[in-house]
Amino acid sequence: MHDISTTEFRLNSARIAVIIPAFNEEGSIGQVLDDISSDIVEEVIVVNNASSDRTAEEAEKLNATVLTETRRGYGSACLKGLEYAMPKGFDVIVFLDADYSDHPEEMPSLLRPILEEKYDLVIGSRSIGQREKGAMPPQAIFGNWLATLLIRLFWGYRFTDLGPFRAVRTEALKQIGMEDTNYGWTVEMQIKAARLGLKATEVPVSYRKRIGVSKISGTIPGSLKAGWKILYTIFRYGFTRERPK
Ligand SMILES: Nc1nc2c(ncn2[C@@H]2O[C@H](COP(=O)(O)OP(=O)(O)O)[C@@H](O)[C@H]2O)c(=O)[nH]1
Ligand SMILES: [Mg+2]
Repeated sequence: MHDISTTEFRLNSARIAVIIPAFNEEGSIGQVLDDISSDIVEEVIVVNNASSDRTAEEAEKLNATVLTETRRGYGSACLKGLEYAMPKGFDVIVFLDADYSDHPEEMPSLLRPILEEKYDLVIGSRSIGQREKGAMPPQAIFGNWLATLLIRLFWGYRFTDLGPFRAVRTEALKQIGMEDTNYGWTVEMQIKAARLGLKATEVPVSYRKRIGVSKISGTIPGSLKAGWKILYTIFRYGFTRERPK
C-alpha cells in the first residue's frame, strides 16, 4: 500500500477495511493492493478462493490479510471476509475486485457520502463513470440495465449498476444480513438496502479491461449463471414478503 495524501479521511478517524474476493488473480492482485491508500484503509483482506496460482503469496507479500475459503463462489468469499472483519469493529467495509478493473485510488469518492453525508451504502457505478472500451461485455451492460430497472420498479431505488466496487457502513451490513454465496451477492445487497429503506447512493467510478481472464461475465456459462441468479434474486425478494434478516 502506498501513501496518498488524504488528511480529510485520517482526521475523520473512521476505521475502514477492504475485502477483496480473489480467484486465480496472481497477475493483478499486487497492482490492486499497491493502489490502495494506507492513509485511508486500516486492513486489506484478500479472500483467496482456493486459487491454484500464487494469488495468496502475492497478497501476503504486500501485507494483506489473506483468508482462505474453500467453497467456490464470489459471495462465499465475501461472506468469509465479513465473518473475519465484522467482530473487529470497523466503521466501513469496502468491497473491491481483484482483477484490477476498478481503480482503488477512487476509494475516497465512495467513502465521502458515508463519512460526510451519513449514507449507508455507496455503489461505484461504471455506467455513469469512465469505462474503457471493451472493459464490460455487452451482456453485462444489458444485465445491469435490466436489473437496476427492475430494482427501480419493485423498490423505487435508482441505481445504474451492480458494480463490485462499493462501500457500506458496517451497522447497515448487520441489518442487511448478506447470504448469497455466488453471483447474487451484489444485487442482494442493493435489494435489501432498498427494502430496509437505508440511505443509498452511487458515485461514478472508472473501469478498465481486467488483467488475466474473466471468471464470470466474460464467459458464456458465467454470464448465463450470473444473469439467471440475479433475476431470480430480484423476483424472489420482489414477490415475497420475506424480511431480510
Ligand atoms: N473468491 C472468489 N472470487 C471469485 C470467484 N469468481 C470470481 N471471483 C473474483 O471476483 C472478481 C470478479 O470476477 P471476474 O472474473 O473479474 O468477473 P467479471 O468482472 O464479471 O469478468 C474477481 O476479483 C475474481 O477473482 C470465485 O468463485 N470466488
Ligand atoms: Mg472483473
